[in-house]
Amino acid sequence: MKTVFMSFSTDVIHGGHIAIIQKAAELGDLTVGVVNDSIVASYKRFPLLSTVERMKIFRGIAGVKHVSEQASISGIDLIRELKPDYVVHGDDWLHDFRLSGRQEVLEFLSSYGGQLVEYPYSSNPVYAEYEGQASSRLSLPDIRRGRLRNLLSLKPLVSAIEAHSGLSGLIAENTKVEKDGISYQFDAIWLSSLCDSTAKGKPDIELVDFTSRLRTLDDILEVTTKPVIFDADTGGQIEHFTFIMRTLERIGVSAAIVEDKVGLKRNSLFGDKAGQTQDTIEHFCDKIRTGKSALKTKDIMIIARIESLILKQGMQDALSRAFAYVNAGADGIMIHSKEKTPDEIFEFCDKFRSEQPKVPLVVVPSTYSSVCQDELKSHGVNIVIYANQLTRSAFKAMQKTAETILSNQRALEADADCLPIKDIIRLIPES
Ligand code: SPV
Ligand code: MG
Repeated sequence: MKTVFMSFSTDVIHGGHIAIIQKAAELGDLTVGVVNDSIVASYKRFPLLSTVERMKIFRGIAGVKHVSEQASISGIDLIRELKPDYVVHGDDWLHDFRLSGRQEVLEFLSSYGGQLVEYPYSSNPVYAEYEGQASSRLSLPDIRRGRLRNLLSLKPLVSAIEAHSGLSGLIAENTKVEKDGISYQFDAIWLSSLCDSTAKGKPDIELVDFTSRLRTLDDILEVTTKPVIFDADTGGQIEHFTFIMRTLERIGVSAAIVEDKVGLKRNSLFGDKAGQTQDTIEHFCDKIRTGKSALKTKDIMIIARIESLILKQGMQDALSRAFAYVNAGADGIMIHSKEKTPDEIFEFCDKFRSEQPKVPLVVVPSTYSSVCQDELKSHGVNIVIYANQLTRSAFKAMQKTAETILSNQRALEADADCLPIKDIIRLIPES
């Protein structure tokens, strides 16, 4: 009996999949590789069903003899192990970043005389509709809320980019880069107080009130499915923080980051010159405890943000606060710095990790932007937030366009920097 291998990353199984499984099973004993959640989430939407659930479903399909968990996009890990006579695949991987994975499979097959069988990928619009329906479920509050925790359990490092409007939310949701056989996308969205305030022409001093922040949040939630991390500034009075957390939880936010400052909050990137006051450890722990006790689910996280390095209070102060905040129930720690190099961040992370191996660590490399994700990962960082880059780049581009129009007294010269009119009117689908 010949052996056959196919892999699946889908959680929406339809007639097209069954048809190809039947064809594959005619070639011999069929093993299905089920791409695990962590790999699927790296290049597609987040799976609605876990790896284990998807494996159970494939085990129940007629013609499938064996099911294995797959830890690569192409299936090369299982193909190397099984050395099947045939690998069956849809021909869609010929036209995207998976082409190099296909090449790797072909080379390995030729080393022992295995064969690749490709069937035309089904473009049935009904199947595309099923996928659209599944995808839109990801935006529902109960389904979205726990996804940050979920991602943290699947990946060592989660990346988030800021959004401050529906449009920037769409960029955070949809931007993908395919390079060297890998597809990259952001995992989460950061609702920055700096960028939300800037978009409204206001300073970042908690002047844009929670009701207005919620308006922005809702615009973003409406057009995205990725988990949202909300910048809750100081969280306000403890009594107010309770309500803020309940509202964020109800609408599907995955985490709130609350900073240990009191009084008039200024943006951290002003450093210690702006006359900002750090909260006492006792009072801030009380805020964390009260916020946590207001929550109804275990999905949403309260992440404590430490301003000691910004306010030049020293490493020991930052660490003592971190351990105290974790003991008070914080689900994660964000350590902030406005140094040009990541040295103090690395020192903090290494020291924190030696006592707290699991508690998620968050960093915001705005001033020390040369640091790479892999370096952060090696120091135990779990979430990296690109906190303001979309706002900064959009502002620069808009300013340039305004100046170009003024200096030419017409719009023609600005056209080269603008999205074509035909594209802008189709950018957002009407339904
Ligand atoms: C924000 O993006 O609003 C932040 C990060 O709080 S920072 O601006 O660096 O303080
Ligand atoms: Mg902020």
